[in-house]
Amino acid sequence: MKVALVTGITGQDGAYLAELLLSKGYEVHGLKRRSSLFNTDRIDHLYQDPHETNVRFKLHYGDLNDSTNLIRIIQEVQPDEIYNLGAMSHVKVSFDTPEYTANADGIGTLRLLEAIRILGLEKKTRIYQASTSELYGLVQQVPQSETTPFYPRSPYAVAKMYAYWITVNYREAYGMFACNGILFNHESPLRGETFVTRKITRGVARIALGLQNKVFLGNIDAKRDWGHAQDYVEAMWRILQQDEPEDFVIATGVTTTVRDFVKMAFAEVGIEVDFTGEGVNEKGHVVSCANPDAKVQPGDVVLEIDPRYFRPTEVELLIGDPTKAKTKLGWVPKHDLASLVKDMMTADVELFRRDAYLLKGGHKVYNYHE
Ligand code: NDP
Ligand code: GDR
Repeated sequence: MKVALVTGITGQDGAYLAELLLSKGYEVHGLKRRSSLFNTDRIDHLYQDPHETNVRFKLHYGDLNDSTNLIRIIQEVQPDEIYNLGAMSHVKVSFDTPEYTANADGIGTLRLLEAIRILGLEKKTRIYQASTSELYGLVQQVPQSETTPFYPRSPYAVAKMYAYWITVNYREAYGMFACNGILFNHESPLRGETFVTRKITRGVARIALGLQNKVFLGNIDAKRDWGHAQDYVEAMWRILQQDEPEDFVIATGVTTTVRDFVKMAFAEVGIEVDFTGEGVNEKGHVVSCANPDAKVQPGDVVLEIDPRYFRPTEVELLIGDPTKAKTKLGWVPKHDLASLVKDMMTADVELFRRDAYLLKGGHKVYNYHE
């Protein structure tokens, strides 16, 4: 039985990857941070009581900022594969917490690589590094491929750039099977609530259920190459099954503005939305509404721009070229943007239907959404 260790197992990708690895017969170990509230919502369905026999899913308290902890866990687990998905992954928040981000996202990767080396596991343990299209930052060329130069535009991207190169360096210096997956944005119903797609699908679902009137966003001109997280974790696994360690771009090759994502999300719940005005004065308003639950009518403003969501430096355009992944990994995504939006909208309408019932029954509901 193969043994995998996943950092960031409580996150979006960690949850889908753990599911995939378990389905392939792996024993899966995950690094979980201590928190004052339960933080395992996304993996609760995989939980196995440690008192039972033949447990194939095990969590360990840990943190990428703690070398001794990482060394001990890797020594105990003796993993065949490590997937380093743990990170402070929010680009905007990285401007608020740049030092923490550098430590966890940059040096955290070094700590894992060194742990493998210190334990003499260079020839046994393969490692996947969660690299990102944010490395491309300020547009140098499109579409972006494995050979496009990097120009990071946030403390997050700069930290991830260190992680990218230290992974390449340990591969070249010590012959380790260490690979970067340069993944473009990927989303799902499990996406963190403050990333733009989930913020939109949550807001639109609440508007459709009459729980909210409006959403506030930042730069809706930004263009992203959005895929489905379920497809992207499959690529991560394939990257570590190759004969030789290499880096791969994982993307759909299609780019869309945030504005168009908003329109698609509203269309899923029978509301047609269009935009007028410019810059911070641009507004999204209802053109037609075929949804009896939504308390909106033609002309109502359902989206406004709030500059607080602007970033000091922005990444305006991402579009990836997945040719290498398709050719060498045989990677074929099952979702396109339309099915991604549908999947996310269906899940969020279902989620907030519960709030609507609670409200109807006289209970209080809260919606923290910063
Ligand atoms: P999430 O934000 O959903 O999950 C991040 C995970 O990292 C969580 O489990 C989080 O724990 C954990 N984590 C945060 N800080 C630390 C730390 N100091 N030590 C250990 N674990 C930590 O991210 P995604 O699942 O979306 O992304 C997975 C990885 O892929 C990240 O590294 C991200 O930067 C990268 N990436 C993501 C892309 C995307 O579009 N989703 C695209 C390209 C790269 P907790 O739950 O306790 O907060
Ligand atoms: P990104 O994702 O920064 O690309 O990083 P995010 O969804 O946060 O932003 C995408 C684009 O939307 C614009 N935007 C807003 N973003 C947020 N979060 N909230 C808003 O209100 C809003 N309004 C407009 C942003 O300015 C941006 O242009 C994600 C993360 O998962 C990273 O960890 C990963 O490395 C990259 O994708 C690839």
